[in-house]
Amino acid sequence: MTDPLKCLNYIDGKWVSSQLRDTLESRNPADSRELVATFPRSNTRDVNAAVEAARRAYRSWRLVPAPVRAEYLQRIGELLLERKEELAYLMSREMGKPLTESRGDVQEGIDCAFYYAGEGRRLFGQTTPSELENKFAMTVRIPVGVCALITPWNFPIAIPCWKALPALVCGNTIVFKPAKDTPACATMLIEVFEDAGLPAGVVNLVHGSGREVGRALLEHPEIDLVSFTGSSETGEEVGEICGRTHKKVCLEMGGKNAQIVMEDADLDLALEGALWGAFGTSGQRCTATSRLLLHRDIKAEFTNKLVEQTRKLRLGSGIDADTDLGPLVNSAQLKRVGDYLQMARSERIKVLIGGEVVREEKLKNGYFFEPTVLDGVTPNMRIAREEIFGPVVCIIEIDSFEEAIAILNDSPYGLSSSIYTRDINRAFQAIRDIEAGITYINGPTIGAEVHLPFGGVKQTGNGHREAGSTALDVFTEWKTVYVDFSGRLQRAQIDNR
Ligand code: UN1
Repeated sequence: MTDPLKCLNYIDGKWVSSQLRDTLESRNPADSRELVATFPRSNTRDVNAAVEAARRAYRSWRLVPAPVRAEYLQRIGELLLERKEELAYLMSREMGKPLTESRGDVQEGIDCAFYYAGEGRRLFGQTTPSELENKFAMTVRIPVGVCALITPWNFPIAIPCWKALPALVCGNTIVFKPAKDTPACATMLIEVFEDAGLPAGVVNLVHGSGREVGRALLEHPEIDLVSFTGSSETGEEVGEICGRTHKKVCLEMGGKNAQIVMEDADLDLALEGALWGAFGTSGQRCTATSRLLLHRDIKAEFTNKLVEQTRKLRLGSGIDADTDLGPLVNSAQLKRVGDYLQMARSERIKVLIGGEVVREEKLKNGYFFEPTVLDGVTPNMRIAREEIFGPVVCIIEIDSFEEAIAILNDSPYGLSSSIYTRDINRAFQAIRDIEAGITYINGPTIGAEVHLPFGGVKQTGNGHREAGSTALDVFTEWKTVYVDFSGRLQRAQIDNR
């Protein structure tokens, strides 16, 4: 066992304890006896210090040319690459997912760093003719200011990178509040930012709870923007407070993603996709496949194979090479998934496999839940409508393509979606008719790439997209510029009519 790490806050370029001098613990979810790290319990006073530092640093950071800011990102990417293995190992210990997936998470951060480093030499605006003579019109992007980044534990490197790196290249400064379940990953990420040589105050880290730290950030008048990824319940609160305090806010919340399998699909391919989509990261992705809409002609065959394959999945610690499925992140998540199963049983669904907390001796100190396949689910059941965030997939039978699309769309959420079919016409109809931010054709609902927009419609988000060039619209404001070189007053809409 490795000695527990002692994480600290990072404020104004210095590693500091919290004002309360109280600490919290981060434990390995595969074996909760193992202490991974201790970290500060912070409150409003720490937030105030971090925001003050970020505000001060903003004055000069916004004036650093974007291509120069991008050089720091380039360095961050290189350092993440050097430390990829170390970070992935820590991640698997701290939040439980298998090492292969943790490496993917770090890689997503690396991709992000190099992508947004390139943005330093783009950050394009528009030029367009004016309706008046001797007048020039253009738009430029300007930074928003001090950004609060509030991130979840399921992608402890990738998601903070999705937010921090575009924010930085655009000229903003940051106060980062990571999830309480992954403070060590967050700390190591900020060490990388520090080693890349970012000036003091440009990035600040404040550990602690949503109640104490998150709330203080949302209420702080000197925070200009909040970028949040997490549950819908918390996101609603974040949106409300930001509405009242006039902050720009980007919310990335729940999903209830479905994969459609039509009767003409390549069934083996669809099966592989379903297994990865439903049980990757133990279902703890906002893009996880939570509903399988199976055409009645292939349902029996597909379901049998799915159960057979699910039985072969090996549960264990994320750092063991032969683990397919790690634990859930904490006891609260384990209870939540168990409660959903209990509720589903009372609605008389059929548990085809799984459905229980794992009692096996060697896993009993971790938060393991069996990969679970439910049949007999109807679209109006709570289990078919609410986000579970665990290794549970519901099978719903469909009779036609039209019915599949209607059921897929009958959800308060609209993040990711998938259809397996060999019919090109249906594939394009699905692209047109599915109400979601992301649609995969012949691929699972998970696996978004960093240079494309990420986000959803309906209650999944609030109209923004992260990643890709769309993140720049979150982290900049447009300024429209008119330059009149006529030397006289020219009145638009009037003098040219
Ligand atoms: C999330 O679950 O919040 O597409 C993000 C995917 C990952 C990102 C998931 N690249 O599943």
